[in-house]
Amino acid sequence: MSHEVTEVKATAAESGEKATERFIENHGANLETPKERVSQLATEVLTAVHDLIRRHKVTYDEYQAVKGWLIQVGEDGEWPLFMDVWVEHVVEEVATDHREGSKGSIEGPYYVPGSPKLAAACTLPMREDEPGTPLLFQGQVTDVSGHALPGAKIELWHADDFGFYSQYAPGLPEWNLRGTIITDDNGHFEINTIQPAPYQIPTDGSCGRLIEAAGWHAWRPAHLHLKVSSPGHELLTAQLYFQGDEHLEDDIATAVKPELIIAPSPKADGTGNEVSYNFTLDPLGI
Ligand code: MBD
Ligand code: FE
Repeated sequence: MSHEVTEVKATAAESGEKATERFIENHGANLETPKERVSQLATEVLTAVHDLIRRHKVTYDEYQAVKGWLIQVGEDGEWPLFMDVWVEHVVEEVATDHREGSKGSIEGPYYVPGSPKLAAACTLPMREDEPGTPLLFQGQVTDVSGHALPGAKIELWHADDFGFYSQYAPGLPEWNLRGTIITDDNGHFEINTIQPAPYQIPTDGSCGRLIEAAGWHAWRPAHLHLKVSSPGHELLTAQLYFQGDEHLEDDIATAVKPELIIAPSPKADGTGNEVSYNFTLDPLGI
């Protein structure tokens, strides 16, 4: 019995369509942005494109090829993927540059709100014979003065041992490897999960076509996604990566920071790996 049989790789169009639907559900209300700002930003984007066309003498064939590609990105539902892989990291950088607490990283396209609530010491929802190296992930959530934050919420989601995310690849239980953990009276958590595999973004859609046409690769290093929150504190959206991963230096999404690399070590009882990592949350709005 192999999971490779039931766990078919999602097509770009399948996972793209889900990511697009989910995005519209979560961010349906459009932001009211002042006209002056819309005009300034839109003008600067367009001017940058015009300048590039002049500098590189972009041809009509190239213009039509890009136009066709942009149309196809939408048809594949790959705008969430495109934006989060190639743009979000700079938005995250700007949004968090004042922080004193833990470093964060991009959310990416595969977050799902409302995952099952779990106690501080828990096992993430997973299949009975979930493949992969078991990982005990423990630590504490504190504020920037080092005070424990009991009852803090840690939303954790990650890919399985084949690099697939539940709700975006067929054949996986709805909440597989997704959970919302509440820290104990000392702000501690102790989560049993498995180590995810490196993740290759879909290669059969428009983003894949760009990657191939440009001679890039489609890999992200293996990663855990987290949202850590506590009333009165800034939401921390982060990812954790694994020391030794071959894609730490060339993440297609440019979302690795040295502070986010963990180095699990084998547990004494031989049942997998363990690692400690603490989160420090900035106070809200100063
Ligand atoms: C991912 O799993 C991810 O985290 C990002 C940022 C983009 C594509 C897939
Ligand atoms: Fe991811």
